[in-house]
Amino acid sequence: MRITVCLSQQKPEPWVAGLQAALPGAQVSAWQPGDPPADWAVVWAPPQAFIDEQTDLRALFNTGAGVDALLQLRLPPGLRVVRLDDAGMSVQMAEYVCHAVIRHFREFDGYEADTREGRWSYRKPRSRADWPVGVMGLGVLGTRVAQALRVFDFPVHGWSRSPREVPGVVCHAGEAALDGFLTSCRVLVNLLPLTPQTENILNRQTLGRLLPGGYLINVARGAHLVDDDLLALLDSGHLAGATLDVFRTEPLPANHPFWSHPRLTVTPHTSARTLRDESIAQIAGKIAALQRGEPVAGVVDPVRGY
Ligand code: NDP
Ligand code: OXD
Repeated sequence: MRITVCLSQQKPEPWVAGLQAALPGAQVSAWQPGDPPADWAVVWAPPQAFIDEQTDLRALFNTGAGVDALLQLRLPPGLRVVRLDDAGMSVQMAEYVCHAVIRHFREFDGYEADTREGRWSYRKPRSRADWPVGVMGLGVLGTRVAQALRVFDFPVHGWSRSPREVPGVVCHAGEAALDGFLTSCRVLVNLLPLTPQTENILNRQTLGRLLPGGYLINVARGAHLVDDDLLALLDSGHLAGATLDVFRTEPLPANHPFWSHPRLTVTPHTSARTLRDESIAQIAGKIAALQRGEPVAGVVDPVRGY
């Protein structure tokens, strides 16, 4: 059994070594053009030339949760694409989002500014009941985030394509329920996959439906957000601020207005990192399961696009 590794943003060697250790019977190597076709591929945003050479693949394993970059390639019809299924990402995402929500709600950013200037000042406590948080996407990551926010007693709403049940979370489903979901929330967390249906979903109209003084946390993909619409809503005062981890162009270009906007917090696509050891263990386990003819979690539906 041959496994090929093709990662556009990381060194393949540690992945090759890890997969080899987990599957000693396999021949694992970093892809070189012209290599013999492999049975299994482990990839992040590979070039089309890589895909075109893989004529015998049984599955393509993505080393991330989002498969938007992969689905833009011409893939052989019927090829099984498998995404990472948590693999240590959901707890990181819960930390990141709770930190951003609490920092904003408790005004820790304001306290930091005050203390930097030597000012001992109090702000009026806010009521959690006035700060309902909405989580767009109730999948692997969104569900964990919604549950984590409930620990801090925030009222939490969730929105998904099909109906979901998450204890303590008011769940809304489908396009018809989007407006009711948005108008119930002051803080909005985006954890949707990027698909033709969700591209540009964070725009003037949708963000404008949040309660006044709204706050956005985008941790999914930059192309979900219409950048100019966010800036306009910040300028009008309808939105109080945003925490952004993902951008249309990454790294965020040096001259982009998000860098210097006083009410934006920017991080470099780091809210939930791929953890190599956990991911290798998950992928190796799935290759072994598929070889035994067993089903695995995280198989992407090419029609839904996630
Ligand atoms: P899942 O596939 O597990 O969950 C996706 C959720 O979005 C599901 O609840 C799904 O609904 C919902 N959804 C999809 N399309 C629509 C739609 N058109 N309308 C309403 N709801 C919709 O994904 P994950 O939770 O694992 O990951 C989510 C995204 O997070 C990834 O695709 C990736 O882009 C991003 N990500 C970002 C990272 C970062 O570091 N910034 C790290 C990892 C992931 P349903 O339940 O009905 O299927
Ligand atoms: C992912 C990501 O999709 O890191 O896993 O963004």
